[in-house]
Amino acid sequence: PKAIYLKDYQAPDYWIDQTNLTFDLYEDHTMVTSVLSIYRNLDNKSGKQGEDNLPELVLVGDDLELISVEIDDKPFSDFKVEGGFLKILSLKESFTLKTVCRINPQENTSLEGLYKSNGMFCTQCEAEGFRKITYYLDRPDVMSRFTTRITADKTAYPVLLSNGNDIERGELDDGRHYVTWEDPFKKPSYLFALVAGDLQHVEDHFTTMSGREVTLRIFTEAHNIDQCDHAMISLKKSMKWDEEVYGREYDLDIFMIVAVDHFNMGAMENKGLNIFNSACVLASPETATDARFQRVEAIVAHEYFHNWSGNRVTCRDWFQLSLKEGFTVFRDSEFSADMNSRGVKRIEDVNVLRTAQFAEDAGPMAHPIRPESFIEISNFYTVTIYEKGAEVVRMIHGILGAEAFRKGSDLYFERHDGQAVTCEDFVKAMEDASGRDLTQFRRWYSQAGTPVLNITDEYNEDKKQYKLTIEQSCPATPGQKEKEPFHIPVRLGLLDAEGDELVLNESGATDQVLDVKQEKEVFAFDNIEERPLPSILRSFSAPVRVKYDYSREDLLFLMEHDSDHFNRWDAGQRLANSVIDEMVAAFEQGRELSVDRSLIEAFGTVINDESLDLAVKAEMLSLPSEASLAEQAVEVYPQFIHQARQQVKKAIAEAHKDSLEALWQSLNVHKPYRPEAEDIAERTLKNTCLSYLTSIEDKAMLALAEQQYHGASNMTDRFAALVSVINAGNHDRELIDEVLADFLELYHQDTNVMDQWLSVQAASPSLGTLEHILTLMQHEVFDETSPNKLRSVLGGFAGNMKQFHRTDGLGYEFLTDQLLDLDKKNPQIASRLMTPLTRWRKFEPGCRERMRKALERIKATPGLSSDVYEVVTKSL
Ligand code: HT7
Ligand code: ZN
Repeated sequence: PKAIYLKDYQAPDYWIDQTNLTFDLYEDHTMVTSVLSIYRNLDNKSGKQGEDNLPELVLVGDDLELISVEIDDKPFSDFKVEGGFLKILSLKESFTLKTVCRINPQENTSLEGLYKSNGMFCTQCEAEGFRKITYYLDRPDVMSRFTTRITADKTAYPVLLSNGNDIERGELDDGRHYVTWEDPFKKPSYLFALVAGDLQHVEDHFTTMSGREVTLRIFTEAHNIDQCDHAMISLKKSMKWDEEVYGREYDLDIFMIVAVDHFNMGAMENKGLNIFNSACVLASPETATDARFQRVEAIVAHEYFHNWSGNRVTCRDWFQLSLKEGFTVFRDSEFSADMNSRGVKRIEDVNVLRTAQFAEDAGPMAHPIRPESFIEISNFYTVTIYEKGAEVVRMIHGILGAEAFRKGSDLYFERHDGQAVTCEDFVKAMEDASGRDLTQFRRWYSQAGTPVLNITDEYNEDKKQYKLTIEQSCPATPGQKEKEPFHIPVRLGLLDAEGDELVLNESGATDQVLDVKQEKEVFAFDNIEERPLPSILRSFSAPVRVKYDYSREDLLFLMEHDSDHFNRWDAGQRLANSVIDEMVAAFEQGRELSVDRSLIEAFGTVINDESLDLAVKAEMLSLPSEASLAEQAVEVYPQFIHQARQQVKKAIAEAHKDSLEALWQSLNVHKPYRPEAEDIAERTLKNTCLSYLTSIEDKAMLALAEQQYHGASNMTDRFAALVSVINAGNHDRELIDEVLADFLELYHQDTNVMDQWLSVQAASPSLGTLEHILTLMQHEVFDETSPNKLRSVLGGFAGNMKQFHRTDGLGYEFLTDQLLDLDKKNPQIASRLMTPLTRWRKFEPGCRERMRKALERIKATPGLSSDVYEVVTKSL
């Protein structure tokens, strides 16, 4: 496999004006007939010249059986099929190319291109899946008008869908039928979609801001039809929000969503026909937790928002992926903040960023949000492109202000509607609309790594002046040793000894954004009567690490007084982090250390603070996850991290048992389920209390979980109780087995609920042993062709600090065996599940060596996919 480079980008030699496809679907094969109206790109003078002085037309195809080629309706033979390319010589300036290919969707286990999931046909073409369907210019800058005719057996596949509007349908011989779809908008091949199956749908309507009526349909298999309401409500909310906040209106007469069980990612924004992983669209109170309800809302919104940020204005090449993904994640994150609790959403987003993205940015796969090269584009659908990309857009929003940002987005959509463009075009539109200079800011697009801010301060009593010195640096990342300084917006507040906010400038503001641009900068604040305590990087105004020497007293003070909810939460996290870190260091030296009382008391204050918003309280009571503790550690000792965190949790629970129990009782009221922010906050807090209480080895506390499990009227409470029983450990194994069996009995027919049943076991420190993982993989609810099942079991296990990192290395060996097997069937999933091993350099010497060996074994295996090859070679 070879790398391709952004610097080598060239426009194509030909364009495709019109794409007419016919799919004849059969049980053992599919015939794809493609008729393309092609014309020369006269702006492009480069390219290999053929006999008539016209460049060769090079179409790409993968795993296709080419049956015939015609040009302008005549059989044509002056072509070559070489290494995945169909090369056509002796051409005219414009012509019609007809190809017929035979493909085998039923044997397609990669879930790219056309494949079958539970008996239905469906497609996934982003990024480079269309080439598995037919020979094409499968690149996002080639935008074409598509019509698609599908023929299939009418009984097995009564529903035949593609992009755009359904313009013709009818009966054929032998019990077959056909439907023709026409998409009036030009689009790149990655947005093409086809679905054929025995599906039911729910229908609703939306009237757009200009008064057009749009039909909305969600398709699923019949047994899931009662789980579509939440997605439909979310879709209508998204359509309205995009009109109100961005002035963006939907453009076709119909918008369709289809739920499929076998899907490599969450969902796909194909024009007018979104295809969703069923886990990201189906939800009912009985089967879905609050987290799932919120995920469905966010992903429905994300895919819908792509209609403008991605489809109407798309990417010129895949190096620009963050242009659509970063912007769309920013849009969906703001939508979720508006629909639910803004404070909680910010904390959740930052948790993901700090845990997963910071780790990626510090590891062997680190890349800028606009990468300069890649071997396999599927490896670049990363937390960096998505989440860091969204943070970069958020910073632009912060620097410009909401009004100028909206002008910038209007200008961007107006200038580039119907085009395939670059990140530079986006930044330029923002600059032009606002008059702000983003020259230095552009470095966020080209430089990888998480910047570090080293902050010190001094107070001059005589001058009544407070000075903050900020030094920025950024660690080296692959291919980028030295970094230029970033433009970093740092939101700051200063607190006096009473916890009141100080005035920072003449305008009377108590909160100010410092535009940090130099390697070292000093910011002075006058008329400060006493030494203040800084509240730095409020609401996480930039994706950076802040190093400031807060004492534990400072953190306790911020936890209690900071008016910025994010920093109040963050102070608690820093405190817990430092306590756990100290314990890990002691364990490492063979010492025991008891839990610092100040942390226990601080958490007690939070538990008993009746003025705190319940959602914020639940977040403040959540200890940093093991993964985030590992990310922040200099060297990771997995067993000690697990042990220390458990000890801290138990100490807090024992010290505040009565308050936690009282709080749990007060919230354990039965009312009809609503996925609304206030109700979610109550359930989250109640279940946080239960999780603490069951960490105490006390039968009475376990009985509370058992009571909640059986009495629950919704999945959130039932599942939380199940998790609490399991995580309480093996001291009541009988109860664990009983509850797991009951859960299986109740929900075995719901594949998405079973994913959770599998993952909670795989991730459990006590239950998720290697032996148990093997049993789960033999279980009838497991399906080795389902990415969701693989993620639940293998992903759950690889996140299990205690069991995956067992000291004999068998956890790594097992994952390696599974990955090598999976790579032959579904390389995208194999490559993604390898991520935990790629972090080997951060681990203590024993783990490090064993993980490295596992990677060496993968690397030495012949016939690796380009996906796994790229990750393993970059990791070692
Ligand atoms: N734009 C979509 C990306 C996607 C994808 C990429 C690679 C392989 C499979 C995939 N399924 C969906 C999803 C999104 O960001 O909206
Ligand atoms: Zn997206």
